[in-house]
Amino acid sequence: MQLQPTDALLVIDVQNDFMPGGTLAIADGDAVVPLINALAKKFDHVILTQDWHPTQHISFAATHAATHANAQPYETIQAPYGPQTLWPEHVLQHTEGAAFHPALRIPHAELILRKGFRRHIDSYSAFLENDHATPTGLAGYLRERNLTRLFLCGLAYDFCVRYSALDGHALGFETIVIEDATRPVNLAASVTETNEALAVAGIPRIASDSL
Ligand code: VGL
Ligand code: ZN
Repeated sequence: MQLQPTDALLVIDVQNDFMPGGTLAIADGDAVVPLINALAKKFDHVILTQDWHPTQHISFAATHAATHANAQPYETIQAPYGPQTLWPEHVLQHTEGAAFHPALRIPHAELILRKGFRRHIDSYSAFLENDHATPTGLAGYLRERNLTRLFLCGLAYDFCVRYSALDGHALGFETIVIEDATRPVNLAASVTETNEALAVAGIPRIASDSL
C-alpha cells in the first residue's frame, strides 16, 4: 500500500498502565511498541492519543463503591450518557501510569491529544466522548491540516482503537486499522464484536508489513 502526504498514523494510548504490570494491563501490550516505532518512520504525520483521567473518574469501579454496592472492574453501569464499563483506576493525570511507554520513540509526532479528562464522562474514541456527541477537536484539527486518511494502531483494539476507528470513519475520514500493531483487553465478546463492527463499517484491517 502506497502512503500519501495526506495520511496520518494515529497511535492510541500506548501508556504504562495498559502494559503488563500496569493497573489495566493488556496481555502482550508492550509488543506493539517496536512495531509502532517502525511504522511511525514511514509517516510524515503522526498523532498520539493519551488517556488522561482525573481522580474519581466515572470509569473507575472504585468511584462507585459508595453508591453501587458491588461495582466491580469490568462490569457495566448505566451512566447518564449510556452504558459505561468500569475499570481499575488507570492513567491518572500526570502519573507514571499515564506516561507513554518509555520505549515509544516518535520524535516527529505532531500532536498529543488527551482524552477522558472530564470526571463525569469517559472517552474511548479520539473523536467523540462516550456520549457520542462531545467532540475532542480531533476532526477539526485533521480537516484543517488536510489529513484525510488515518491508519490506527495502539491499545486497546476492542475499546479505544475500535471507537476511534468507527468515529473517524463516520466523520468522513478514510480509516484503516493496522491489526498486528494493536492488542485487545478482551472482555467477553469484545474482540468478535469489534471485528464485526469494523467489517460492517467497511474499515479494513491490514498487517503492518503491507505498509
Ligand atoms: C482504554 C479502557 C479504559 C483503551 C482506556 O485505551 O482502550 N480502555 N480506558
Ligand atoms: Zn480510560
